[in-house]
Amino acid sequence: MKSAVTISLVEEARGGPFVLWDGLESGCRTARELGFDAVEIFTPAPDAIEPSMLRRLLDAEGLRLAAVGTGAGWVKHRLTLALPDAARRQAACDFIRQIIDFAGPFGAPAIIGSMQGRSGEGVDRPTALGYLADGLETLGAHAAQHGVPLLYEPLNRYETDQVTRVADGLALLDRLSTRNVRLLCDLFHMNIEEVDVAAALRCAGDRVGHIHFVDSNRRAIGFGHLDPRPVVAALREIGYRGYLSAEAFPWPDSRSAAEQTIRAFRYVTGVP
Ligand code: LER
Ligand code: MN
Repeated sequence: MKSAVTISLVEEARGGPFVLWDGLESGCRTARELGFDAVEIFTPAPDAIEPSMLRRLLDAEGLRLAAVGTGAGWVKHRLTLALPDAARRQAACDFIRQIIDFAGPFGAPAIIGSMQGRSGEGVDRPTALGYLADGLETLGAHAAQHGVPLLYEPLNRYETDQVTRVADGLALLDRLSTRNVRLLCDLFHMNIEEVDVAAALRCAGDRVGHIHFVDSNRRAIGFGHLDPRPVVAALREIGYRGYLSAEAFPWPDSRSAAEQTIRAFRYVTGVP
């Protein structure tokens, strides 16, 4: 298992659960100083980061790109894959596809979290879920062209009514003809929704594609009441070799949250 830390470049998301907030250069420097393997980036737009600049930065700091979030499509443009208007759904799909094309050459998957949307006026629940499945089908197949999966993230009940639990996430993936969509399991959401976080991970097995490594209160691991040991044991059992990526509040500040994460990562995984 490998460590990663989130960098948010989306000003509108200030106050949100991302660890590093002071730009790419500063974020990559902090990640390297603390010994993280990779960074996960929350980008404001598919073209907000010059790829050659990011490549130089990652190479210089000896880091990988773990994943790229697409949620700015929602935060900045109010787009989701479940909107009743077909043109707006297509715009959401285009936004995500362009982020897949940005991240793919780095070997990094894109994340669909808040872009999954929810039911509402003009879209009942089965219809919203059908729209989401259509989006995952198209975008999962598109990501395969880069040799990377697409990550789909169940969220807690206060953020979506599409899929909140791993079991329902697996059922959704089973509806697709593409096998290229994997689950992003966020321990904060799971702590709210699952009966047993470790058991849910065991159930997901090789469909687990990424982990948001965060405590029960969305602070860095160790600052809440989640016991990460059974979680990591379950991940070992299923042969998970991906990232434990810190998507947590910068509490009490960014540096302390990052330091706490890497300390906990080393302690619980035994990875130096
Ligand atoms: C995104 O990874 C996430 O966990 C959502 O809660 C976004 O707000
Ligand atoms: Mn998350």
